Amino acid sequence: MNNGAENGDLPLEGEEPGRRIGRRAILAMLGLGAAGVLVGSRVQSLVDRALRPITIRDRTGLSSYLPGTGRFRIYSVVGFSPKRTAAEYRLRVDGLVERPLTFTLGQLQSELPQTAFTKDFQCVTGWRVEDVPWKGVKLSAVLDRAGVKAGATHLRFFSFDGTYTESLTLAQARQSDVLVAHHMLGKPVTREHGGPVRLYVAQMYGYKSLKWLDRIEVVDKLVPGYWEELGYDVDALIGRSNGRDDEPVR
Ligand SMILES: Nc1nc2c(c(=O)[nH]1)N[C@H]1C(S)=C(S)[C@@H](COP(=O)(O)O)O[C@H]1N2
Ligand SMILES: [Mo]
Repeated sequence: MNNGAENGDLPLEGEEPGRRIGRRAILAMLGLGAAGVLVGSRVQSLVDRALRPITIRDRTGLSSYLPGTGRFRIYSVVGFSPKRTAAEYRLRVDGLVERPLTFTLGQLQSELPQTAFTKDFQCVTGWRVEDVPWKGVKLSAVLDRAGVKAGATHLRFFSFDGTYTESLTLAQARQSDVLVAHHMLGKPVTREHGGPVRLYVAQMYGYKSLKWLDRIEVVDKLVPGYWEELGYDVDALIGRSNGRDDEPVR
């Protein structure tokens, strides 16, 4: 549960500024939202906005029975889910590395040790999904395979949506619960959730868990990610950033 702290005048995640939502979209939201069907980011953000005041004031826990709470919202800052098939998929690792690498999905699943665990997912706007099964490769294993050069300090992550980016320090990236995930919720990461491969950064707010992972660049300075440029904390520890006091993920 959150403490009711608002993010000041930060743009609300999932919202596309300046776009009006028509009556048809609202009607679609009511129907689709209730049925639990995945909907576009514009419509989804409206659901979030409608539910947010309820979630913040709720001390009974009853709001978790409303549609849209206790389960994932689908976010995409570009307003759609880009598509890359399992066969097409490649992960590039480059920058300050001994061996720039390109992994196919098959290589990620067979040539590196596999890690699985069950942990919560917490978005900075307040929703949390408990006990999500994750499976993939530790980011540290990927970095070791490429060989990080001396002098490197940070990573940049790029999405094949062409817009979204994220950042981590190397120390953060090497935590054993930071995953290059190819499975989530007991099945291959779906297109909407950022498949074939997304990031999962357990200790940090959801915006660190970049979807549609395309490329990891090893660099020697901090380059803030998409939401960080818009005011969210670069150091995004759950319960210790963004003015929030959510329970840390264990
Ligand atoms: N490429 C990309 N990755 C992204 C986002 C996004 O809009 N685009 N949103 C982030 C935010 S704010 C959250 S909370 C999670 C949501 O993951 P989900 O869409 O699987 O629920 O994805 C994160 N990764
Ligand atoms: Mo988020």
